[in-house]
Amino acid sequence: MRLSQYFLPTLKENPAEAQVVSHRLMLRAGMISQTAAGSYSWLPMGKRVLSKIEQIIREEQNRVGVHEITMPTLQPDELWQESGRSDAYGKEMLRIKDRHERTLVYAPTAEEVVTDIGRRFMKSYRDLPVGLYQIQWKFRDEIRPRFGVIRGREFLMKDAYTFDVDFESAEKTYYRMFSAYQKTFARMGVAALAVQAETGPIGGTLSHEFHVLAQTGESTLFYDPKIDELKQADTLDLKALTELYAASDELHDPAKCPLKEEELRTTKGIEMGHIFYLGMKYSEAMGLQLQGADGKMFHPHMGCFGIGVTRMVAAVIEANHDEKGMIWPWPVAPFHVGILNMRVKDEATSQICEALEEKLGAMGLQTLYDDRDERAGVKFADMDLIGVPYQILVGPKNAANQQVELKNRRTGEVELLSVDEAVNALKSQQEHFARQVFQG
Ligand code: 5CA
Repeated sequence: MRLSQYFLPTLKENPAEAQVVSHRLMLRAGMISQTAAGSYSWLPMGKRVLSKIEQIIREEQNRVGVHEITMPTLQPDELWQESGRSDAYGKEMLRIKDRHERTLVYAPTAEEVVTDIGRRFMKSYRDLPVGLYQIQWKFRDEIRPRFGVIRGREFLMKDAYTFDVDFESAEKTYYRMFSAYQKTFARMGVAALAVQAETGPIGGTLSHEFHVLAQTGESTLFYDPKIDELKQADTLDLKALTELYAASDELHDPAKCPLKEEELRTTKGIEMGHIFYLGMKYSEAMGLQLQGADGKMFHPHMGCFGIGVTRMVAAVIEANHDEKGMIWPWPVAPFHVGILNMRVKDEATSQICEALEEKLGAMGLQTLYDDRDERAGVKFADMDLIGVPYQILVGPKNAANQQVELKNRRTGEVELLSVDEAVNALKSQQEHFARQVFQG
């Protein structure tokens, strides 16, 4: 991509309305534009990151074996009457009347619709276990939308729903999903902490929230230091992990906590995902029953598993930035490499930049080429703000020797390399992350 031709409306000043760093940086880098309270348009660079995050989530969900579907954003209120949740959801659920005066709700979640699909098509225990998921827009009429896309009204969610014959099988599904979540967040360059959670209006008994550790996070988390030890082991013992104490400030009760205050570790986090074992709450209420191996009818045990996809973009930034701007982890970076032409009027310099653009492109890397006739300071500041993981600086002096500077955005380290050496260094980065995708 050539910066001179791109739609990247960066801001010089810090937007006054942004209280948290991710919101500030997303606005400054022209990733999003607020259309209404809690509703954002995703501009080209923001959309690139959002799509990459979506794709990682999709790959890891497919690996669990749940199947992607798409359900409507507008759902008939009748289904919510059946589950008994229409009133329980209250004002957070947006209701709309169609021309026939029928009430539609803009989906805040989709347990009802998926249970309805189940009761239409699932007949016997042989159909289970099975799981369906979607990556779809949701609307919750939050009283106080805030922190940009962290708490929006319209937001993108990955929601998966699973059906099992009994608790034992549902528990296995739960832990398979739990482990997929750990992998999903790790691939995005964020360390996640799973904390025991309350189920709220979603219902069920077993539930965990996944928090991205970020100093600017919304919740305070308290946890057993043994969790850090477990996480350093080669293979993660999920059951042991979920049984160790970890709670958010809303749930943490010092009187009931099994650990002494001085033994607890605390950190700040943003909730990225939330998983629930639902039991038979929805299958019973909505009459989803299947024939069992013994010939008797039974209600399947369900689970639901959410990730805030749009919120995830902000969470990655909260966990990966410095005073100059964002620092994208390679797998979710809008571009892998920035090419900075330090003298666009110098032919040798421009030739090297264009050759690099072509070579890296042919390798499958995405480049952002700053070909603007701008001062060096402006180019450095913009590329640092955008946070592309590697920058190649091409100036006339080095270009004369077929040399470039390769800068690592995270460490700030700069190396003087030949053009080929720089390309090879980036190739090994690319291979490193490609291997990570296939590790179980
Ligand atoms: N039905 C379940 C999951 S399938 C469910 O709705 N769970 S949830 O309410 O916890 O939402 C799932 C995830 O969506 C949350 O973990 C959070 O990351 C994200 N989310 C929830 N509300 C918002 C919001 N207002 N803005 C942005 N993301 C949100």
